[in-house]
Parts: sequence; structure tokens; C-alpha cells
Amino acid sequence: MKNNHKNDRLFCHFLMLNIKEYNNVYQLNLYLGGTIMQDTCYQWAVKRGVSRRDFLKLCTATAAMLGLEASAVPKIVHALENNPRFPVIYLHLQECTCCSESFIRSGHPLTSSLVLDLISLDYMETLMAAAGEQAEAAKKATLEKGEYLLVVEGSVPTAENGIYCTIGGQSTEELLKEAAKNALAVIAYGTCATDGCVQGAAPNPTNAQPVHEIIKDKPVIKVPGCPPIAEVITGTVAHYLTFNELPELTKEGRPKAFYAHTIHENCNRRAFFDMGLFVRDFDDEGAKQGWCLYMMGCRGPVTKNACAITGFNEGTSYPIKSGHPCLGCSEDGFYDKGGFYNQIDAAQFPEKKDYTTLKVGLGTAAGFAVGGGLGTMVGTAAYNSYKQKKAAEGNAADSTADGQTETPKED
Ligand code: SF4
Ligand code: SF3
Ligand code: F3S
Repeated sequence: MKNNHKNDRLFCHFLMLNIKEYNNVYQLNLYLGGTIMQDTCYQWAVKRGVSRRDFLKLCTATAAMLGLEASAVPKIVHALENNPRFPVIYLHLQECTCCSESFIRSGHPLTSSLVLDLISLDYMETLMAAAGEQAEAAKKATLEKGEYLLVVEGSVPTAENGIYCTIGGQSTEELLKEAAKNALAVIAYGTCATDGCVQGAAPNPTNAQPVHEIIKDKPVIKVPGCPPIAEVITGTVAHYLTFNELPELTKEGRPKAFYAHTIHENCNRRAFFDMGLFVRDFDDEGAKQGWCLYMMGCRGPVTKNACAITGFNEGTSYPIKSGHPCLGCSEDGFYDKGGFYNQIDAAQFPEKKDYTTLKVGLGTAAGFAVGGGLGTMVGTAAYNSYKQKKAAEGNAADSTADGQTETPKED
């Protein structure tokens, strides 16, 4: 796929003044006699007060985010200095807008800059200041011009000719096909778009379909999560601007830089899993100590996503760090996989070898290599010792002080 935007700073076909406000930043696009001056990513960043030093930091952060080597940084710098911001059309279909909430809060150091500096959000109902005919005109101009990135939030209800979700009299299926026609690629953003999410859960009354079931003639990049991590969009755009191609995808069609590893591999509670120290009740001492949530139903071991690395809300946290087990929201059919608080069977763990080779202290060294696991025994011993201590202190409130040895199920 070729990037023809490099020399494309002058475009558009009519006279229009279009003012957009994103996070208190105003973008003035002055359409004059068929042309528009469009800034490069760097020029736009400078206008917003970003220093050269911060711009270089931004490029370095982008390379790190994409898992690229340091040698990629000069290429990213060159691309962002010379290429105009990438046009993006963002559609809302059948969804709850949680993905947009995540998107507008992207803020991993410098990432809020990344979002605003790398892309030109030409159409997004929840963010654009323009409304009505002006908004539709901006969308139409971009659709006709082509070579934009289409981001889709939400599923496509197909039952009864799509009457369950229509916008401006058009079904979401029609809107999606129309917007995808001239797009370079489509990002299915959020589990609604990649798999149907809650609307697609059994019995799926609207026959909600994911984007890839509707659009078959364009690359559809899946960015699952309910909601997903916003940085994946900017990472994908930065990669395209720099290398003129889309980033490498996993076999499931997700950007490899974000979805190659399980949450469990990078979890901040992982050491407790390896030591066999588990929360068994949401208000027990283990919960207060931040122990592993495996026994509370955590699906981190079978969920591939970058939550534990990138985090949400400026990297502040993610579900497990906040004390709740991972629901597996980036995995297909996660609503239909049983109760969220049912302990998963360790036999389902995909990369089982990890649990016999990772060395995090004595517990893991022996780990699961010996059925049941010395690690778990050590952890259980520590847990029971803690219980006995509490019992000795006469803490009758701790109802789980039963000395029972609970271990993750192993096959
Ligand atoms: Fe983290 Fe969940 Fe794995 Fe425990 S089971 S280490 S909480 S991902
Ligand atoms: Fe959907 Fe799960 Fe994003 Fe919330 S409901 S829009 S994914
Ligand atoms: Fe979802 Fe689990 Fe991340 S619930 S947000 S994949 S920690």
C-alpha cells in the first residue's frame, strides 16, 4: 500500500472555514479556492508549543511503544517532520462509547501529544466541534479524497435490515461500507468492532457482527479491548507514516507490538502468583497486600493485551493494578465464557513453558515443574503462616483462616 500523502499538503475542493477543538486546542483549516494548507506533524506540534526536545522525546517514545530499535528513531523523526498529519475518520456504530472515552484520555507520557500531532481527526461525532451539514461536508471531503484511516467503534447490527442502529436514516452497515470504500485500512477499535462485545453476547438479539465480517476487501486491523488502549491507533499511524506500511500483525490480525503477550507475562502481581500468594476474598489481607487475583477469576493468563505495560489514563492503572481480576475483555466471546469470578483452569494457559522456566525466587524455580508446584507450596506455607499468626492474634474476622491449601489447577 502506498502513502501518497507525502506531497499532499494542498487539497480540498471548496471554500470552507472549519474550526475544530480538541482538548482546548483549536485547529483552523482554511479552505481557499480549492486548496488547504496542511501542517506536517512537526509543524503542528510546534504550533501547539511542543519544543524540539519534546518532539524528539515523542519520537523516541513512539519507537519504544512500537517495540522498535533505537535506530528507528531518526526515521520516525524524518517522517513526522515531513509528512502531514494523517487523516482519520472515526465512526460510531452500535456501542457504548467507552472506547472513545479511552481514546480521548490517551496520555501515556507524551501520548496525548501523539494523538493530536500525528492524526488529523477529520470526523468524529463525539469530539468535533462542527455539527450538522458542516460536519458531514468535512467527512464527505475526506471520503472523496481517499487514503485516510478509518477507525470504527462498535458492531454492526444486521438483524431486520439493520433497524436496531441507524444514523441519519442510514443503517450502520451502509455507513460502514461507504466509509471503508476509499480507506487505506480500517481499524476495528474495541471489542464491539472486533467481536461484537456485549451486544454480540448470546443470544445476540441484533445479530451484531464485527467489522471484518462486513468489510472483506480492505485490511482490517483488530484493536480489541473493552475499552482498548488508545496508543495503538497512534502507534499504527506512526508506523505507517514512517515505514509506508502497516505494522506487523499477530495471526489474529492485531498489532504485534501490543498484543503479542499475555497480561500475565507482565502483570505487576506476577511475583505473588509465582509464590502462590493469592487473594481469596476481595476484602481479605491478600487483597490489601496486592496478591495475585488468579483465584478471583483473573483471566490475565489467557488474555493478550498491553494493559500491564501501557496502562490507561496516562499509564496510571489497569484493572488488575486497581484490584480487580482481568475479565479477558480483549478476547473473542469474553462475555460468553462463564462467570467473571470463576477460577480458570491453569491447563488453559497457552504458553505453559513459561511457568516452568521463569525464575522469580525459590517458588518459581521449582514452580509448576513439580505437579502442584513447590512455588505454590512455599506460597501456601507463607499464607498459612500468616493465617496462624492472625489466628493467634485472635483476629476472628478473617473467615478464611482455615489452613486449607489451595493451588492453581494444573493438568
Ligand atoms: Fe496477574 Fe492475574 Fe496472572 Fe495473577 S493471574 S499474576 S493477577 S495476570
Ligand atoms: Fe464496546 Fe465493549 Fe468499546 Fe464500549 S461495549 S464501545 S468495546
Ligand atoms: Fe481488559 Fe483485562 Fe486489560 S479486562 S482492560 S484485558 S486487564
